[in-house]
Parts: sequence; C-alpha cells; structure tokens
Amino acid sequence: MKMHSVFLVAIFFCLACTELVNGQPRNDCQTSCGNVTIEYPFGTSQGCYYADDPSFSLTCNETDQKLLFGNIEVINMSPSGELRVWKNISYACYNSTGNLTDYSYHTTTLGNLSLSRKNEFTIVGCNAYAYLSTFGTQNYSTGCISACDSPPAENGGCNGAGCCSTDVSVPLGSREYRTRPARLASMTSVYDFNPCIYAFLTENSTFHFDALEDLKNLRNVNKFPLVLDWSIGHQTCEQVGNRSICGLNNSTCFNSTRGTGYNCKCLEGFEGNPYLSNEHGCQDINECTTNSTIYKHNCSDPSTCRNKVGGFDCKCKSGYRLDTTNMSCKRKDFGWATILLGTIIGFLSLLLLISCVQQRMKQRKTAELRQKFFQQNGGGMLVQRLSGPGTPNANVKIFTEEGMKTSTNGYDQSRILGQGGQGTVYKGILPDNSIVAIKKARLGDNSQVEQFINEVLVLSQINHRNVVKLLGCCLETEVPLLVYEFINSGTLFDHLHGSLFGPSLTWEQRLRIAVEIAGTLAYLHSSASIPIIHRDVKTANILLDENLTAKVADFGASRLIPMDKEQLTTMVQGTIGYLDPEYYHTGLLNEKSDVYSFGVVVMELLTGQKALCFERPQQSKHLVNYIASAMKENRLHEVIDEKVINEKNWKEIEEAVRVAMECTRVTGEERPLMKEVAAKLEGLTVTKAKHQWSDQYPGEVTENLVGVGILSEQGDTSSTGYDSIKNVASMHVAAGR
Ligand SMILES: *[C@@H]1O[C@H](CO)[C@@H](O)[C@H](O)[C@H]1NC(C)=O
Ligand SMILES: *[C@@H]1O[C@H](CO)[C@@H](O)[C@H](O)[C@H]1NC(C)=O
Ligand SMILES: *[C@@H]1O[C@H](CO)[C@@H](O)[C@H](O)[C@H]1NC(C)=O
Ligand SMILES: *[C@@H]1O[C@H](CO)[C@@H](O)[C@H](O)[C@H]1NC(C)=O
Ligand SMILES: *[C@@H]1O[C@H](CO)[C@@H](O)[C@H](O)[C@H]1NC(C)=O
Ligand SMILES: *[C@@H]1O[C@H](CO)[C@@H](O)[C@H](O)[C@H]1NC(C)=O
Ligand SMILES: *[C@@H]1O[C@H](CO)[C@@H](O)[C@H](O)[C@H]1NC(C)=O
Ligand SMILES: *[C@@H]1O[C@H](CO)[C@@H](O)[C@H](O)[C@H]1NC(C)=O
Ligand SMILES: *[C@@H]1O[C@H](CO)[C@@H](O)[C@H](O)[C@H]1NC(C)=O
Ligand SMILES: *[C@@H]1O[C@H](CO)[C@@H](O)[C@H](O)[C@H]1NC(C)=O
Ligand SMILES: *[C@@H]1O[C@H](CO)[C@@H](O)[C@H](O)[C@H]1NC(C)=O
Ligand SMILES: *[C@H]1O[C@@H](CO)[C@H](O)[C@@H](O)[C@@H]1NC(C)=O
Repeated sequence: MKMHSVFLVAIFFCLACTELVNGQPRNDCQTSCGNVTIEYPFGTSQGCYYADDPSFSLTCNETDQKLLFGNIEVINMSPSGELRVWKNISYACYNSTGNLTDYSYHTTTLGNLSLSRKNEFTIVGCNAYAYLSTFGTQNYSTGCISACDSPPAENGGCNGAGCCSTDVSVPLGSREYRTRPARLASMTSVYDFNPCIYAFLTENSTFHFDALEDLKNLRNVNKFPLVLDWSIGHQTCEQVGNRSICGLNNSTCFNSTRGTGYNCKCLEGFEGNPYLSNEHGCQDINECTTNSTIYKHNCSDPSTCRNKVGGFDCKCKSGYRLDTTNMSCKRKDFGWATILLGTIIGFLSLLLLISCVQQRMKQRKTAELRQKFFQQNGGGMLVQRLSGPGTPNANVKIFTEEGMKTSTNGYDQSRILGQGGQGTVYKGILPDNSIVAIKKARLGDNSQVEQFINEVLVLSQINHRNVVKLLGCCLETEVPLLVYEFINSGTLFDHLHGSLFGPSLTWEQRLRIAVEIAGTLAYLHSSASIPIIHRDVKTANILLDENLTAKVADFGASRLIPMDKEQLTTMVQGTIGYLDPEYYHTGLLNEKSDVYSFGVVVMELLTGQKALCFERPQQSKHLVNYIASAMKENRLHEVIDEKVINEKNWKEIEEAVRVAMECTRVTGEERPLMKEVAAKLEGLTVTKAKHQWSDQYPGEVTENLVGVGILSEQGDTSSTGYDSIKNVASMHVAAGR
C-alpha cells in the first residue's frame, strides 16, 4: 500500500518533470475564468503556470467567476508582458465642517510584478492634493494638486481644476505603492459639490473627467484598470540565449520593458501565444481569410491575396501589373511609346526574319547552283569514273567552290598570275599551305562534258616530269576550275622575249628545253594510255621551274584521240603563229598539228624572235617564213640569235633549224612524228650533229609560207590588238562557219 503511493508520487513528479523541461503547460489547464482568458505563462494550477513560479499563479473564484492575482481582480493579460487588473480608488471624505469622516487608503503589493509606466496618477476633487509613493529597489514619490471654488465648466480636461493627473516615471521594478488624497486645510466651501477627494493610478487615458458627476461621487465607479508589467526570469535575451522559451515556436525574444527578464512575441505574420509550442502557439496568419482588421491583407480589388508563411502576396489579376511604388495593381495600358516600340521591334524582327530567310534562300540557291554546275560540268560522271574500274591511277581531287574561294583569297587581284585567252590563272594557297595554280578550264558546250572529264582523268594520270601536274578540279563553278602544281619561274616566252629573268638562255639550255618538250609531246602522242594532242603548243605554255626544266602546261585545248580514230574534226583552236595551217583549213586535227607548233617553238628558241612579228617585213611576219626566206637567201647567220652562236655549235644549230623546218611543213603527212623529232634532237645533244635528214632538206620551203595565209586572213585586220601574245594568246576560230 505504501509502496503503491510512493510509486504514484514518483510518476506524478516525473510527469511534472517532463512538463517543465519543455517549459510547456499541461494539456488540461484551465483556459478561462469568467470572461477572462487565461494565457500561459499564467495559470491557475501547478503545471499550468510557468516554471512553478508563483509569480504567474492566478486563482479563479468559481462562485463569482473572477480571476484573481492575489486579491486583485484580473481584466486580461497580454503576451507582451502586461497584466491588466482592476484597482479600487483611494478616497477621503469630509463633512461640512471639514472633518475627515471616511477614507480608504491603499498600500498595494504587486508580488513579483511591477508597476507599469503606462499608468498615470490622477486626483479628482477641489482644493485637494494627493501623493503617490512607490517602493522597490528605488523609492519614488509624486503628487498633484487640484484647486477650484466651483465645479469647472468644462469636462474632460484633467488639468488642475477639479482634476489633476500626471504621468508617472515610476522606477522600474516598483512592486508596491500607496496613494493618499487629502483636502487642503479649511477649504470647506466646496463640500456641497465635492464631499470626497479621490486618487487613483490608472492606465493612461482611460479616465475621462466628468466635472459635476465625478466631483460629487466617484465611488460609484470605484475601480480603474491598472497595468502591471511581468517578464520571465531576470536575464536578458542575450543572457538566456537558446534557453529562452521563445524561439522554438515561431516567436522571438525581447527584453522586458520593466528592466528585468524577457518576453516573447510572435514573428511577423504569426499569431498566437508566443510562449506555447503547441497549436495555440504562434501560427501563420492567413492574411487572406482572417477577420482581424490588424492582420487583414491590403490587396485591393484588381489584385488577389495569396497567403505565404509569415506574410502574403498581392497577385495582380491578369491584365494588371504591379506598380511597385505603392504596391498596387495598375491596368496594363500600352502607351504610345510602348506601341511605337513594339511596332519598331516587330518591324525589325520581321526585317531580320526576312533577311534570314533571304540569306537561307540565297545559300540554298548558291548550293543548288553549285550542284547544278557540278552536274553540268560532269561532276557526277567524274565521281562515278573515279570510283569505278579503269582509272586506277587517277588521282583527281575534287575541290569545292568554297575551298577555291578561300585559297585564292576570294579571287583577289593580287593573286592573278596571268591572264589570257585561256582565262585567268590564280595563285592559290591550299589549307595545307601548298601553292597551286588555279585555272579556268575552257569548255565549249555540254556535249563536250564527257570529253572534258576524260581529259581531266587522263591528264591527272600523266605523271611526267616535264608536264605540269593536274592535281584536281572544281566543278561547282560555271566555268570549271583546274588545279595544277605551281611552277615558279615563268614561261619560256618570258625567258626568250621578256627581260625579267636575268641572263638569256644558252644554246645548251635551249636545246635541252627543246628535247624535253619534244620528249613530252612524243610521250603524250604515243606513250600515254590514250593519245593526247596538246593543240596549243607555244612558248607561253612552256613553264620553267627553278632548274629551267621545261614543264608543258595548259592542256586546256588538248584533245584525246580515241584509239579507233586517227583524226578528229573539231573546232579549230590554237594560237596564231603556232597554228597548223592544214588543221586550220580542214579542221581535221591530228598529232601532226602539235608537230607544227613545236617546230615554231624550236624556231623561236633558235632565233629569239616571236612567232609573229609585225616589225618584220611583210613576207617574214611569220617566223616560219622568216627562217625559210633566210635559209633560201643563205643568210641563216643573220636570223639566228647571236647570243647562242659560237664557233662550236653551228652544226647543231643548222641541224636544229632543219628539224624545225621539217616540223613546219605544210602537209601534216610530210612532218615527222614527234617521236622521231625527239630522237633527232636528243641525238644532237649526244652525238653532235649527224645529218640524217639533210637529204630531205630544203624541202617544201614555199609550202612553209602557207602560214602567211592565216595571217592575212585575220592577223592584219586585228593587228591593233596584237600587242602581246598574252592578249590574244589564243584565238578561237570556228572552222566551218
Ligand atoms: C462577462 O461579459 C458579459 C458581456 O460582456 C457580461 O454581461 C458579464 O457580466 C461578464 N461576466 C463577468 C463575470 O464579468
Ligand atoms: C517571486 O519570484 C521568486 C522566484 O522568481 C519566487 O520564489 C517568489 O515566490 C515570487 N514571489 C511572489 C510573491 O510570487
Ligand atoms: C469567492 O467569492 C465569494 C464572494 O466574493 C466569497 O464569498 C468566497 O469566499 C470566494 N471564494 C474563494 C475560494 O475565495
Ligand atoms: C473594492 O471596492 C469594492 C466595492 O466598491 C469592495 O467590495 C472591495 O472589497 C474593495 N476591494 C478592496 C481590495 O478594497
Ligand atoms: C463633523 O464631524 C465632527 C467630528 O466627527 C463632528 O464633531 C461634527 O459635528 C460634524 N459636523 C457635522 C455638521 O455633522
Ligand atoms: C499616455 O497616453 C497619451 C495619449 O494616449 C500618450 O501621449 C502618452 O505618451 C501616454 N503616456 C504613457 C506614459 O504611456
Ligand atoms: C523605501 O521605503 C521603505 C519603507 O519606507 C524603506 O524601508 C526602504 O529602506 C526604502 N528604500 C530606499 C532605497 O530608500
Ligand atoms: C544552446 O546553445 C548552446 C551553445 O550556444 C548549444 O551547445 C546548445 O546545444 C543549444 N541548445 C539548444 C537546445 O539548442
Ligand atoms: C510555426 O509556424 C508554422 C507555420 O504556420 C507551423 O506549421 C508550425 O507548427 C509553427 N510552430 C510552432 C512551434 O507553433
Ligand atoms: C537586452 O538588454 C541588454 C542589456 O540591457 C542589451 O545588451 C541587449 O541588446 C538587449 N536585447 C534586446 C533584444 O533588446
Ligand atoms: C470571420 O467572420 C465570419 C462571419 O463574420 C465567420 O463565419 C468566420 O468563421 C470568421 N473567420 C475567422 C477566421 O474568424
Ligand atoms: C472637527 O471636529 C471638532 C470636534 O471634534 C474639532 O474640534 C475640530 O478641530 C475639527 N476640525 C477639523 C478641521 O479637524
């Protein structure tokens, strides 16, 4: 039995313990008494008020439904640290002779609570005074005097006539006070209207003086609200730190106004009892739905309220925008400036769009055009042929138009190496920094595409040291571009007739060059897989590299001869002065046309004279005729370039002249094969003059003069334009007009 009760007591203490650790009240605490709500930290029973501190202990008289703090009736309590109570007034009453007949003076003790400075001390009466004394760590006294012989005419004013009131700067922590009113001596005349003198402490501005009534009898009012201050503990917020009972629960600590301890308050946007951490603690205020005028949102009509923790947002309805200066919603109005701006932006966007589309279309068109040209120029065929069988050695690179443009710096003027009837030759620098010559190919009409592609393929397969190598082509341009290896030391024409290249060529060099060209043409005519006719052999088409090695260039006019055909009927192409007269007249092309042209080149090498020269006498304008007539008149010495003649080489020169004459015979059939010419010239360099052909010489000298016919037909009429070979380097003559 005894054990049992001990056990129960232990349980009780343990419960109390846990309660106290949290600093929170029990769940079953009385929450109101009469009309008064009891709020924590106050409570009416143990475990319901804070920390079992009797300072917060209240009692509720259930019979008359009054909540009492000691013996003082409580009006209400606020979490900010105020307890409002009713306090009886002090009074002193006199009879007509001025003797004190009745009085009530109070000495009020406030326990651990203290007098608030919100109270004011008021005295009501005529010719009266009263004093207030407070006691605490510091004692304090103040008083007020009211003088009047008759009731004051005006109500309300508590300014020394019938009523006197004063703010009290009571020392903080005053826990006891006394009020005592008294009549000034022998002032009996006021008895009729003011038998009693009243003095009381009351909350600032709760008393409104009614002169007649209040002077006569204030005891029927009797009580006034008094404000008391309370706080938790004796430490400041800093001192108590996280041990305060605020903080955990959406509330914050503040120093008590009474100078000791602290109080709690809800964070902004929260509402509730800041000392509680249960559902009665600080909870978010829904400003959007609350009935409280203090917390109600101020979002005005066009905006709608949106609650959030600790506050709310005013969201403008659609069609409105938030004006941040006064946080109100304004109808979205579009001023002229906005409209103008919008229009301009719209317009610009449109322009941009259009230009973009145009750009795209242009790009597409360019791409289409490139593709069209590519097909037109036989690109498809080339690709097919390259990938197919039969062209194992073909090494044709297909360049893009873009790449060509880049490598020539956009076909820049400074990159032009030469310009002529064959088109323009550009110096190009490929991405791998190799230098190439880029040349526009000549392509008559679409029917020749296959021919052209054939040529590209064949030429690309020629790997001869004396042929300018074709590296590739670009077919995406209207006029196909051919890419050749770059030979840097100019043309034979420049070396012979220009003064650009230092000392003139020696006989040995000239002979070697002639041998190289002859060998190359012989190779092209017979050795190459399909015979190739150059068709435009001339000194301007012989390039020299830095070692003065001849490189035959410009196969722009060249034609392949299919194996089964000995002769081709083509449009006559070539250069006046070098053009085979037979071919010119018949339009029948065969390899002997190249032999003729080569003969003229040899003559040029021998004489240092141009193939055509209008400064020479009429009959000798053409180099072939010039030499022929010199030969006939036995004055060969005069026409041979004196720079090459020496005592030892005259035989060779004569031999070379003979070869050239053979080559330039009017009838193609009578001309030797290129192979034979090459052998002959080579023989000259090795064996120094064996006159194998001398018996045939001088053959058809007169027939050699036929070339003049071409001249008189065209050359004379166009002599004004004949400044340099380059300008009219090639003349296209339609044979069968
Ligand atoms: C409670 O308040 C009502 C209305 O304000 C009042 O009529 C009633 O007398 C009050 N009761 C007590 C005990 O003060
Ligand atoms: C005043 O507070 C102290 C502790 O804070 C307490 O012990 C004491 O009983 C209180 N006095 C009254 C009259 O409540
Ligand atoms: C409650 O108040 C009544 C009337 O004022 C009084 O008679 C009674 O003793 C009081 N009760 C307590 C417990 O103080
Ligand atoms: C206050 O006055 C009322 C009547 O006016 C009286 O019943 C009560 O006892 C008084 N209280 C005190 C503490 O004097
Ligand atoms: C006033 O009070 C005094 C003393 O109590 C008394 O002697 C006197 O008669 C009273 N005067 C009147 C007019 O009642
Ligand atoms: C008393 O109230 C008046 C007006 O309400 C105010 O100006 C004054 O500061 C208050 N005094 C105190 C001590 O609160
Ligand atoms: C205040 O007054 C009381 C009572 O008259 C007295 O005992 C106390 O010593 C005084 N305190 C101070 C600080 O003067
Ligand atoms: C209070 O703060 C101290 C140090 O500032 C810390 O060690 C302790 O854990 C904190 N207590 C709580 C309940 O947050
Ligand atoms: C703090 O406020 C939030 C939001 O209202 C709420 O959910 C939470 O319960 C509150 N905390 C306490 C201890 O009251
Ligand atoms: C509380 O009071 C102390 C000392 O007077 C002061 O240092 C501190 O800043 C105050 N804290 C707050 C929150 O007012
Ligand atoms: C607000 O007031 C209305 C009626 O006045 C009531 O029905 C509603 O419950 C109240 N809401 C709150 C949150 O107090
Ligand atoms: C009123 O009472 C009489 C008799 O008791 C006294 O003699 C007076 O002195 C007294 N008057 C005052 C002002 O106290």
